[in-house]
Amino acid sequence: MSKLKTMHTPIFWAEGHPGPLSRKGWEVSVDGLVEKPKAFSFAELLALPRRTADARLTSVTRWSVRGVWGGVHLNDLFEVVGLKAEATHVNFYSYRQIYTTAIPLEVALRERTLLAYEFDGEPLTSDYGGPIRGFVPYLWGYKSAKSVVRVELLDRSIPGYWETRGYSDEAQIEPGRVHDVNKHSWRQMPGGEVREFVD
Ligand SMILES: Nc1nc2c(c(=O)[nH]1)N[C@H]1C(S)=C(S)[C@@H](COP(=O)(O)O)O[C@H]1N2
Ligand SMILES: [Mo]
Repeated sequence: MSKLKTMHTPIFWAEGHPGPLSRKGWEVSVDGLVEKPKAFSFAELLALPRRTADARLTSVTRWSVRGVWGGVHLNDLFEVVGLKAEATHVNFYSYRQIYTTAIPLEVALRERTLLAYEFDGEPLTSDYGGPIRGFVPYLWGYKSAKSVVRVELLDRSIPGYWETRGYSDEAQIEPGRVHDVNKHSWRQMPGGEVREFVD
């Protein structure tokens, strides 16, 4: 069983669980305001530098899980396709393209934002957004789109699945009590990216 599952990390698929998804044949298209749109195969993604972020996924529904997420930095994809000067936002599309969510380019380029394919060294299962997902520890978890198939560069934000249903586009993490999935206990967490780790 995966570590995320062993810890009983919640599994959110608002659009319905996609069933098993595999790295084989998986592609992530990077398009929109780019010079040379490209569909990256999983092998091409694995060939890019592997980046890690020891960080938390924190849900607006008040739980937070910490681990070492592994994957690729979006800038390594953007260097291949070349961003147009007008690009200001990055829109992520999940498998079947029902779930989307957009973040500012500036947040996409931050150190701990990843397209993640691992958690604590294990490949992400489809339950948790495998084969590859957005991971944006700076904002509420709904900005971390699971099972990403498309990354679109835009010159504005557009409301995604939860944003059209009332969640804020800014998605700033607010202070408050949060269930710490790692510790199986409730903790007070500060606002902004949750950098308070526990043993
Ligand atoms: N495709 C898709 N991505 C999604 C969601 C979803 O329902 N569908 N839920 C989001 C929300 S609200 C959170 S908190 C995290 C939860 O990630 P997990 O299900 O892997 O724990 O995924 C985000 N990405
Ligand atoms: Mo969430």
